[in-house]
Amino acid sequence: MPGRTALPAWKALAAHADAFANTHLRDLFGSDPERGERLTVEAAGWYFDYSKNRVADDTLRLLVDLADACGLRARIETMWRGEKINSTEQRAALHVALRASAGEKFIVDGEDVVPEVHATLARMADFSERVRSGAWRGFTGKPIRAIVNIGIGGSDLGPVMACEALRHYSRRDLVFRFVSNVDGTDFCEAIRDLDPAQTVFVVSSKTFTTQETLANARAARAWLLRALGEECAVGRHFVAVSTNAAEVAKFGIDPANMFGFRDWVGGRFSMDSAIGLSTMLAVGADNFRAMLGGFHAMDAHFRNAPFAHNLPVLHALLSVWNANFLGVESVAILPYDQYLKRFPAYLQQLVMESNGKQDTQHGERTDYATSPVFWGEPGTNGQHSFFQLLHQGTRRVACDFIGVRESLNPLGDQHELLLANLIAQTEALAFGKTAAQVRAEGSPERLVPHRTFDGNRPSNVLLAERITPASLGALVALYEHSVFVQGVIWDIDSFDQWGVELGKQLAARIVPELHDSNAPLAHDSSTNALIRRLRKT
Ligand code: G6Q
Repeated sequence: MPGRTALPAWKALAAHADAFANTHLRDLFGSDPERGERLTVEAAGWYFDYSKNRVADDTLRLLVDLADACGLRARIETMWRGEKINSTEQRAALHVALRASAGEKFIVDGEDVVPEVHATLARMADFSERVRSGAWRGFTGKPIRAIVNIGIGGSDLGPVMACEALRHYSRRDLVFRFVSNVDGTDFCEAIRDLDPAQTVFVVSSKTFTTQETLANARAARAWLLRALGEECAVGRHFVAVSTNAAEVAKFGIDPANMFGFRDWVGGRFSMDSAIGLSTMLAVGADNFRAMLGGFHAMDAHFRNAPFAHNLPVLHALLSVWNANFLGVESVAILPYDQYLKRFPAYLQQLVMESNGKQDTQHGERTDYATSPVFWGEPGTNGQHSFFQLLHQGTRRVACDFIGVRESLNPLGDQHELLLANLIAQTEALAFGKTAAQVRAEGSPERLVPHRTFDGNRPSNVLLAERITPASLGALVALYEHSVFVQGVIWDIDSFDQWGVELGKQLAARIVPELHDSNAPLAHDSSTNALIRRLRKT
């Protein structure tokens, strides 16, 4: 297959972008009164309005042509068949099997993995129920009051985000804490007010070799043993979520208290696997299963809907259009819902660790841009912070606005205020305000440029009825699939993460050099000087 930029579909989009350069969203809406209702799609409880993107019907047709030319349909089926689409690590990427219903079949290396997924879910549900009901007792016989998840990256960001998003559905009499950073402050602050006799640690690590997680898990064990005295207390206060039973046992956690998953679950795609144990402890097994139902509904839509009406596919193709043809370099994720406050952080990893790559899966350097930078904050807070740049900055930023019609905490008319702001921001970004409008408002002439808004800045709107376990699951699945589709278009392996390795290797070399003041240093002069400055003695 020729390189992406040599594909006729890519070239057609490039030519179309040139011809389209001076078209403003004002013109597109002016010439099509139905546009705001036409360029929308609904799936799995989410309404997607993409009309405020700089696209015409031709653009969408050409983008779907590009998806076809890149073999997207076949790639989706390859994923569903459990083939090793993570080519550099020779692994399947089969997170869709984690939310399969009992009768479905997903085959990896000749084995149907669905029964094991359901068996693990049943064990998780049993454990969660015992902790939540008070039947699971700590070493001294007291019920558990605090759950501390220890994990990092994919073994932290999903559970943190989900526990926050579903706080409304969680057990308020249990305390949930998340420790990820190797900075001892993270652990010390997390356990400061906890009673070891009433605390359970969930050590979440796919490999069970991750430096930060093991350091924090050792700190947790020492803290527990200082209070409870006996090694055998560990069994009542530690459970593990991992693929590595041998390392779990070596750490001293009874494999009977380990919840497993397989190597075809990537870290950043794992919040609905056993890595979701802390989420299940917070919201209960029924809510967790409802969340899986939301994932599954979006999966079914993604697999079956034609690309022109497929929410994750359209979302991905618009991102490609913005990034590769309109020069958009970053995407702001703007949840207008406080429960989704950790969603931007979660997406940063999902998107940038997946698609922040410069080589194709065949090892050739791309001659096109890949993932934009993702970042964000909840609205309306962001409006009083970085929205200035979104409206009048020289850099082009695309925005995803996420909102819900019904608040879980209605407070006077505050939800209407929130929603009015969401809608107003998309309107302002798209249509701006002309100099003529500013003058007509009586502005002094010297301020006219400052009060003018060019508009024509792209945004998506995603709306659901309310935050529920199912709507959260569907939202996450939407972004998971969008990430995959973008990776297919860019011909990259979205499921590996080689770019995180070099720093880890160098840190392993520097640790002993920090400990031993006499160790000779053979780095560059900056690195040597930093090590000397930060040595203990
Ligand atoms: C995610 C990455 C990475 C991983 C962490 C934790 O896709 O692989 O963020 O999740 O490095 O790894 P462990 O779960 O193995 O501790």
